[in-house]
Amino acid sequence: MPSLWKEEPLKFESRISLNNMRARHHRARYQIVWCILLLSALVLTGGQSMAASVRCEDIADVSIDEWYPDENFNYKTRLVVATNKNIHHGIARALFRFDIPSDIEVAEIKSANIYLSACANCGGGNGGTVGFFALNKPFDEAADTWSSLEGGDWDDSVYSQAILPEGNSWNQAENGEPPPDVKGFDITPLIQDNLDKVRANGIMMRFLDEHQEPFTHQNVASRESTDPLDFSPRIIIQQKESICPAEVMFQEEPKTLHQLRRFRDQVLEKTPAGRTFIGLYYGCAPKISALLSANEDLRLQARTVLKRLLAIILP
Ligand SMILES: [Ca+2]
Repeated sequence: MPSLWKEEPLKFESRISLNNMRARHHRARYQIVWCILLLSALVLTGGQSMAASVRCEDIADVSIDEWYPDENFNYKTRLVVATNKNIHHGIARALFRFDIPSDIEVAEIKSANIYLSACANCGGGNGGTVGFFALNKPFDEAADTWSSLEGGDWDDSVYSQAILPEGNSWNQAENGEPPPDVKGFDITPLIQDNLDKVRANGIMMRFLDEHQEPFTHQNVASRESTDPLDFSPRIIIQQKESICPAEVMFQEEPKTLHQLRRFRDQVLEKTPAGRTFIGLYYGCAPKISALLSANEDLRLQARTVLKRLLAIILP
């Protein structure tokens, strides 16, 4: 019985044509995806740079004193650092731990400062040069003492130093918040070189010379202080500015950058949907920039696609 339907093999040219069609379809889909992603981030961030500052709260702090080796000082509203040639203290060291977000990476960090206030109602001290070190082990502010920590275990490989001022009125708070002219202590080297330990275990502040003469000590407010003239310790990390994808791709083509900004300002900004679009894609820009910076082929391809698209949408 003759077959009612006979499958004809495709001729060579037809197969080529089919393959070309599939390839074109694939390319078109690829281009659409890129157009959406890139154009979005471009027009939204074109010409803008973004820098973020992250405030990391003090989540534990306590000081330890070798003359009171078994006393836990967490009930104090102050943290004391002291040298051992002292009429009131043995060597005293202050420990802090801060809530540093897990998604902050070293490569993104531009600078970091620790902000401390003098303890306004605890008599102050003569201050001096202290170092900030990463701790090798975590601590328990509610239980640890000089003895339990054996004086503390810190990483000497990198530290940041600062001069704690004398007296009890420096960085005096206004209603428990830092004053407008607050001064931070730069701990960028410590944070950049030892971020994991600082995040996991915390920081030790101690006098760099703990045997200096004449003796010295100083107090800073602990997080337990409710004195409105004190504020709680904190770290502020400044992140690097991220270059927007448009600048990555068209840094040598100011005319194209201008076209993109014009589209953003004259088209997208004019409608609620466009503004929503801007909001949605704002966060994508740093990741797209990183991707484009790392891959030259991708950068060239994306540039070509976008220029074609711009030719269509812009008069
Ligand atoms: Ca505490």
